[in-house]
Amino acid sequence: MRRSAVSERRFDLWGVPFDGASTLGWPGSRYAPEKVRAALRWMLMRAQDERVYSIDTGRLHPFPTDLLRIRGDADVVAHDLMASLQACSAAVAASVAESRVPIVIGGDDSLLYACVKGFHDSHEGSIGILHFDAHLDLMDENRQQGRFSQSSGMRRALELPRVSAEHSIQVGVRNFNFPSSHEFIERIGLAEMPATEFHELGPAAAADRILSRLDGCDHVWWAFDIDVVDPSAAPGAGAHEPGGLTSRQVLDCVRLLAYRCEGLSIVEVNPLMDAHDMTSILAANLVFNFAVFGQAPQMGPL
Ligand SMILES: [Mn+2]
Repeated sequence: MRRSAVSERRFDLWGVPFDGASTLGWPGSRYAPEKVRAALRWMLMRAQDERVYSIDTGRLHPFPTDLLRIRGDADVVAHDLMASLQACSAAVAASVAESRVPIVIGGDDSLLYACVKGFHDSHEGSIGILHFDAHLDLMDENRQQGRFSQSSGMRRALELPRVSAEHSIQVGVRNFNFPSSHEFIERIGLAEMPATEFHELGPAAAADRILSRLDGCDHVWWAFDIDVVDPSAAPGAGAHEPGGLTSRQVLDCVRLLAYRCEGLSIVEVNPLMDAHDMTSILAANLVFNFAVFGQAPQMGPL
């Protein structure tokens, strides 16, 4: 196949500085887009002659000048939850309309639904959700949080008509949650890969199981809550759940899974809770890896 005929993807990075739905967790993720972009600028310096050297793979990888376009912030309306979700969906849709892969830095986890909604409405066919999170986000609604919150994003996304529960999986979830969420998971046929199982499998075998789950669906959105990472490696989050994944494990997952995903959101990065920007720096690394290793999907996992 001629190189020009090979599908090569280009990426857009959007910030969505909105944390108005942080009704339970610590607010502050509105400050993440600026911090993550600052951390990313350090990494972008390392591209030379449209290539970058991956020490992890031991190879040079293409890094064309337009590989990762920094788009700025979506048009959030701080006092208006639904308008802000709509602005996030519109940002995702704008990138898909230009045949670019959207990457979103939130913002709180209510944006899970907004991202998948924009993605769903921009694509035909079935949509799978690869959901990395400490939490299930399957709350239906309640008086405190309403219907669209940082606890209900996955529930709302699964209600979209072409989102396929049988091609979706929650990875890194852990500890305790509501019995009603267990019943919902059983009823809808959602798959779980708890952090305990991930640690037993390791990243390579975990990625294999994840890919087999996604097999057969037309498009995949990767919804990544930074709290999937252990608080020791990502203290700047909206909530802390001990026993999470390591930064190495999630970086390996990005290298192994990026080619299968056509969008990525990273939410709940919280600079107000962070230590020396380490969580923002991790998020920037996830974005950079996603663009480098997701740019040539026909090559498969690297
Ligand atoms: Mn979470």
